[in-house]
Amino acid sequence: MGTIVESWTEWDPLRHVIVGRATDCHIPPNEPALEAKVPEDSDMRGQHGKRPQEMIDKGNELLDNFAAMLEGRGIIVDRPTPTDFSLPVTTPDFHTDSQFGCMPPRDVLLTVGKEILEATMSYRCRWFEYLCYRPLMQRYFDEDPGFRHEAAPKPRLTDADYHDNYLSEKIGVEQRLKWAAEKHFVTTEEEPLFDAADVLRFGKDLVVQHGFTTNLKGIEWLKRHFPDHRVHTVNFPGDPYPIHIDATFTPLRPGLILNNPQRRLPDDQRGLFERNGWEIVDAAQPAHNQPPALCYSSVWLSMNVLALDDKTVCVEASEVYQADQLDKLGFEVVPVDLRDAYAFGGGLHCCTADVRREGGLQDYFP
Ligand code: ABU
Repeated sequence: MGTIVESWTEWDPLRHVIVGRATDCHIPPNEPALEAKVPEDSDMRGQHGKRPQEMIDKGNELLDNFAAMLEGRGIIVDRPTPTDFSLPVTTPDFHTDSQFGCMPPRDVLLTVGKEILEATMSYRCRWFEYLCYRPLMQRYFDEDPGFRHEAAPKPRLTDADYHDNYLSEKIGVEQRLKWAAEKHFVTTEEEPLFDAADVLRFGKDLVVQHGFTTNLKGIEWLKRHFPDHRVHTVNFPGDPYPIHIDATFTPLRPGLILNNPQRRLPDDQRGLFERNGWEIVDAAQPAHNQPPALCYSSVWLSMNVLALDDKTVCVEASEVYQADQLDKLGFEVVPVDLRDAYAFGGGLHCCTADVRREGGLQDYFP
């Protein structure tokens, strides 16, 4: 018995982490939240069913190699237990014909101190994804007397959760950017919704993206749930498909954040960082013009890096410009081959969830 779970930031020394799996991953049938996210020119449009087995095998090989590399550095790595993702999800409120997978864990699990909170999620196909992590949660509960296992209220995800005008094949990027500037996203304010990957942890402060996967009620729920934290709402009007903050705004160490140059934090939201002497620098350009095949995410997974501590950062091996920038900023860069696993839900930050980082609760914005 002892502390297993404790992590307050994105950059303290990593000691224990969960790495996702590509096993049995499906492209789910269309549903409102997914349709809004998939770019109009994407090869994902109109597809569904189990992903090709050779892509799953390659994805798993890369994720296994990443896990082994972390273990080689003395970091404990746990893995989720896949369920049968071909099964439908049926509740009294909705039905969808198949599920998604157990990638990426960062979307589902939010670790704040000694607590791991299961997010509400906003995709119907991801409603049961938390089950893949329950064997780990049960073990942490049994072995760590300080561990708090929490689950946010499961949302109903009726049609009232989604704005109708996002449910069209041809909206166009211009219209999407206009809506993003107006903070009109696909999810309504029917009930609290959030994905864990919309939250960044800066000790006493949590920075949360308002976008497709997290609504204002979800942020209000987080404020009430973490009364000892300051919860800040941010949004990035340059992003026509705003889901998850971790390819947009990436804290690397106290005082330094990478920001996606196409999704700059608006001036009127910079006060917290500027008053406290934090530098927000434009991330390097991605090395690729297109995401890999059958991938939901953008090319900006280039900046979806995983900090092992405040001097050491894992960067996807082909992202040479991002690696070079981090090298010049004084980091030891650890290249990790992961691009062929991007299609399963994201990059190096996405495909992990913190269990323990050294260091206690600090106030970085006094
Ligand atoms: N899960 C992060 C994806 C963000 C993006 O597509 O840019």
